[in-house]
Amino acid sequence: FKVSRVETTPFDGQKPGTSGLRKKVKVFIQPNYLENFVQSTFNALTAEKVRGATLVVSGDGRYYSKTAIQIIIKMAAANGVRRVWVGQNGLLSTPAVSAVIRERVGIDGSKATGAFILTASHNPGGPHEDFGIKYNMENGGPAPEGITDKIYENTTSIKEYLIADLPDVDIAAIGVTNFGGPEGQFDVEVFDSASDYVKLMKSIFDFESIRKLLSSPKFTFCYDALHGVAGAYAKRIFVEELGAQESSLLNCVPKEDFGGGHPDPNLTYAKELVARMGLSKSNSQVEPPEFGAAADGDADRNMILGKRFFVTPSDSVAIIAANAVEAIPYFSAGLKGVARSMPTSAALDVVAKHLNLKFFEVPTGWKFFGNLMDAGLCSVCGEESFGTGSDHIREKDGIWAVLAWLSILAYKNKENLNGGKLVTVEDIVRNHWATYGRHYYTRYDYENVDASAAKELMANLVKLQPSLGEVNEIVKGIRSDVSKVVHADEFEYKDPVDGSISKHQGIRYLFEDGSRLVFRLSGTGSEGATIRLYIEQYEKDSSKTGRDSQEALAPLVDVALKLSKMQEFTGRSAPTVIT
Ligand code: VG1
Ligand code: CO
Repeated sequence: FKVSRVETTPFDGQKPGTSGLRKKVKVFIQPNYLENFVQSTFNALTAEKVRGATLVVSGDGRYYSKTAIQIIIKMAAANGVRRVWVGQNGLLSTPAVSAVIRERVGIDGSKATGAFILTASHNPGGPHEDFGIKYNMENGGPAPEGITDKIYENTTSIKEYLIADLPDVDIAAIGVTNFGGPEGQFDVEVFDSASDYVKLMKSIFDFESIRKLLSSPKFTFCYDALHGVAGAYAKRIFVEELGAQESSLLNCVPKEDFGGGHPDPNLTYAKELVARMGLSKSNSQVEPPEFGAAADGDADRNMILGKRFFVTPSDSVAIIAANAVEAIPYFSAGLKGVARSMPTSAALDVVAKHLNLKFFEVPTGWKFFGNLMDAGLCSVCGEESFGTGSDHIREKDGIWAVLAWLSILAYKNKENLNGGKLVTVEDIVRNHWATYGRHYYTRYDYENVDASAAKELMANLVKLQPSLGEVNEIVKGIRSDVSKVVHADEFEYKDPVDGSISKHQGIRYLFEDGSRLVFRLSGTGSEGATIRLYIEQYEKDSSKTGRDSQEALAPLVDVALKLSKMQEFTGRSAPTVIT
């Protein structure tokens, strides 16, 4: 093949957010838009690292992925990459990409050094919706800020990109295609999307005990992939390996537009699953399954449900941490430590304290956990945004979380499957609260708010912070039944491994009784601004841990909305989504 240098000019706004560059498809399909970003990434990595490299290129299968994969293959060839690995049909979940980078050995003994992941995660897909791209490093985790800043800087001054005149590669058929270029050979290998990931899961969990649970008539199961890429793994793992009924899989055929839905596993968007689990207003007569779970578009998020019962993600990671050593073989030697993102509730902190584990609080976004894991400081971590994972890879992992819960259920029910009462998801959570106390938790999202109004709201909250006396006067004027603000700041994180500092990671108001209000602007949206408001309250008294959470949190919500002047700044009287 021949390589050409194509002249180009910069586009505004190619700054990677919390997890890569996410924009509307109509933005991405502009000539040179994707090319500029990919070349800027190669330049940020430096030619030395790119030449001879093996790169993974795949994603959640959303609209425009197939075109993007062909473009990236041609640019990789032109930049001296030695081989590109593509999941069949361009499908690889985000956790599977991380697993492939870390574990897969190519037919010629090669190992991958990085990946372009094509996804906008939980954002909708299709010609009028979102596309996204991010780069992951040799450890299998998202590029750190040092690299993403460099990529962005390059996009602002890019003058040309390199591309090879290769024909399109058939990515539907497994196999290797060879090409000869000016610098030697270039290969594209298409491989099965699930095998490496399934193998990794089998090395972590006791599949035999999960199989016994899933085949017991007492236990019923349901999994909703929301037409995301999790579908490519669900049948292999839950049905073929673990013996679940095929009818327990919902929306497990990956679609370019996620069937027109919003592939975000929460109580608002996973409607079908929520109804099946007996959690919607229009409950049917059919008895709901004992366990239900859903994934987002790229399968790194999870929602865990019991029969008529919702597990908050903050509780989920705490419960997994509390039970991991007994229930999951991978952790049998003990946990190295645990970590959560700042807005995630402190349920995990309480477990860490009880079990005397190292504990870390990091900014939002999975990239901050990677350093801790690489340094052997953290085994289990999670975020309130339906992300849970461990050091088996360097991304959060939706199917792993489901297998972790199934392992805990299998462990708690070892003696009960043949006789005795099933220990349910709800039992496990209520017992956890009785032991550790409960962190009532909710998040309010105001999506697609006017960007300057959102900025003003945040600036106003920062302006209030130096005078706690004034803040407490306002708070008392709103509600007399909430405790006192004892600390207010903007969260700043110093990475304990490399010493790097991340500032402005969310505005915090901390109360005397452990309650917290946190305000952040989203870094994953593609239009306008999204304000996230996180509300948390700790209840130690086990006679008071069974309340309805919106009711328990009502006073704090009131304070948050009035203190921030939410309606005044945004014009919104209610959030877009409550989780
Ligand atoms: C959101 C979540 C964050 C998560 C990120 C990526 O970011 O809040 O916890 O790590 O999405 O998840 P933000 O900046 O919009 O709050 V995914 O599944 O979109 O890769
Ligand atoms: Co995701």
